[in-house]
Amino acid sequence: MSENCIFCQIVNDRLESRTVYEDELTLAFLDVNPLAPGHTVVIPKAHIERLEDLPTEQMGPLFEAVRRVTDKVQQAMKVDATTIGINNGRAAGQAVPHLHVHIIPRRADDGGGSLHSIVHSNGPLSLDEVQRLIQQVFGA
Ligand code: DGP
Repeated sequence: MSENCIFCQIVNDRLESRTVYEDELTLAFLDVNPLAPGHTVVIPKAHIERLEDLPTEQMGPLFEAVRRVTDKVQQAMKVDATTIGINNGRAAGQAVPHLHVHIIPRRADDGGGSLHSIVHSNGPLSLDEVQRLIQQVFGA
């Protein structure tokens, strides 16, 4: 547990939340500032800040929980679509530094966009160059 982390405080019952699902490693609760009815966040109970920090053995359970919660939230909210995403790091909009997966119910007429509407800042690098840079890091 990280003392100042609000999501750790929720996990440890020091802060209230509207929990919708819980298992040994994972907790899911309603987002306090929902973007749509049923907007839920799924978190690992352990204080892990970013996706890259998540131990391999927790990856499966977290995404299994995301899958289960997505199915139930869609049924409950009577929608057949969701946007699922992680603000991974401060520059990407991560306000709470405890890994969380947003599940946002979507409707065709909700006025929102797809993930492709989030950012349009593609720079001058060609796809070849970008691929080479990433492969270099894999090879490092
Ligand atoms: P992000 O920008 O990805 O770090 O989103 C954090 C989300 O967490 C944001 O949508 C609001 C939500 N949130 C922040 N504080 C609380 C809280 O105390 N309780 C609940 N349920 N949600 C919170």
